[in-house]
Amino acid sequence: MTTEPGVTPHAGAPRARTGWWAALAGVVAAGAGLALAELLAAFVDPASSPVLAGGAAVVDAVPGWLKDLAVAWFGTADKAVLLGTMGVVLAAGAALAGWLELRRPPAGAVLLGAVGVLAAVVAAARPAAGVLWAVPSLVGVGVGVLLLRRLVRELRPRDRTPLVGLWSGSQDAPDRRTFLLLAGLTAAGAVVALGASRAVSAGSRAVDAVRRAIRLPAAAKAAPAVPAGAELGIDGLDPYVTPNESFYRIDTALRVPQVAPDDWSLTVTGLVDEPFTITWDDLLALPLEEHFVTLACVSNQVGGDLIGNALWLGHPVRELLARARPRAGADMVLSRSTDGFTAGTPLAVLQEADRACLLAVGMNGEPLPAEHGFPARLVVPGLYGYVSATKWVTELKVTRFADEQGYWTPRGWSALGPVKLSSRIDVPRPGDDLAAGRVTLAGVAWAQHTGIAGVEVRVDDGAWVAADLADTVGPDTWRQWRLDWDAPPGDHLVAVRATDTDGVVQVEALAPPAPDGATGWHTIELTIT
Ligand SMILES: Nc1nc2c(c(=O)[nH]1)N[C@H]1C(S)=C(S)[C@@H](COP(=O)(O)O)O[C@H]1N2
Ligand SMILES: [Mo]
Repeated sequence: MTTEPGVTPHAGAPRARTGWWAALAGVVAAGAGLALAELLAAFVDPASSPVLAGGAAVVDAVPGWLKDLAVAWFGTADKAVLLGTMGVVLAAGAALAGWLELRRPPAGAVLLGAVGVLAAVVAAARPAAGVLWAVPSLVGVGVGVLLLRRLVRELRPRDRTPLVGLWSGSQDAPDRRTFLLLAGLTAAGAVVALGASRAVSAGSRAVDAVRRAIRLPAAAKAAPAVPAGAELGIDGLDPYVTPNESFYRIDTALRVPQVAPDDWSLTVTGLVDEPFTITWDDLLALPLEEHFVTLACVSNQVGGDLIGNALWLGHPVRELLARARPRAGADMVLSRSTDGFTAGTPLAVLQEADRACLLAVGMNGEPLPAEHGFPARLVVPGLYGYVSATKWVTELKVTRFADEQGYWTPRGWSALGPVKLSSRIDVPRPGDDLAAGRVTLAGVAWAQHTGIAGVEVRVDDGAWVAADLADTVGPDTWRQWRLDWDAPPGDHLVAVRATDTDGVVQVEALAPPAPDGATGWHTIELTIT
């Protein structure tokens, strides 16, 4: 039992219960305020909601090592974990505000108000924000504070004068029924507001319907056919072409940006003689090319799965740049997304005649899925996504590395991000039940734009043995590999390393993803019985 100044001990048990009711009042009032803010945000801009703006600010503020840890622990569930954590913290804070409002008025109202004002400031400071972005948080918290005061008043024995005229205050002794009625009405109002906000944000469903109706033009230059020998078809081995549903997703967007093609345009600007803007229809009228390219995330750990291979359909970025005519001295293209994300890519890489850098609209035969950048994104063979693969891209600014930085560079990641030569063991998985005798080892290896020439496997302290390499369409994609191993009983360490077409052998020294990509030979422990 807690005792507070001014509380008579014999009244302790009921007062303690009143504390819980006050905590409930805090949660209900704050929840109603948040629901109202969500509803207003649906009109202003979905990203102006205190939850999404606050979460986005947390994502931006998180140091690189913590981002790595989150991706390592939760993979692509990291956003759900973040939102869940925020929910728990907010609920606990709201309960505390309710309790404080009962015991130390107006401390609870002040706490709630301060958090709301902070949310408003954070929302208004988002990269894409307008002045209106503060409104949902401010109105939401204002109403939340009034509700909190009104609800908690119902829990007090004295002080029965109405604070606000939302409901006529009862003049009788404290009555839990009035409190429950008001709290119930508030909660019901919150549910209605949330439902309405969902209905308003049905805009995202509208964009999805537009996307489904799109028939992309055929490629003027089709991709080479995938050789039959590119797919080893081994159970547990990542397929040569990654289906869209299982393609890894990495971005800073808590809510997938919903960009309708009719509202989309791409501007090529900066240090160019001929800046210009193209619309969606302009883009589809340009000659499109298809290329298989393996995309990789710089945050991928040794043995990790933040990598996938897809068939991309798009227009060469090189052609767009040629039309804009970059000026002497420019060495970077800063690509910008609707959500404020930017990537800095070397201009020279994007201009290479034999590198398929695409302004992509298609992925594996369909329009880009929303979470992979619909309606348009960049794909650059050989560079990590954070310096090249901008999704929902709307601007290409020709500039200089000395003048501008991509999103991740000031956050501790290298300005340049060439993909590092790497390989992975997919089969068997550590922990699999394996009997002595023939065991098939298999995995993938990648060195985008250089190409894989060989993969070797080593068991314990044995010699490196060359694995069989699957076919590939070219140097821009990963290659599968396999090796049959006559496994003796016991515990064994199996390691893999790749060699690229320049004869370079994969780096053995372990390095973490930051600042420019992990290195080290993927090694797994297998128990053979
Ligand atoms: N708009 C936007 N584009 C982005 C990012 C982002 O955070 N926002 N992340 C980049 C990173 S770090 C990677 S690895 C790739 C991942 O692309 P995918 O999600 O389609 O696999 O997208 C890139 N493009
Ligand atoms: Mo990434």
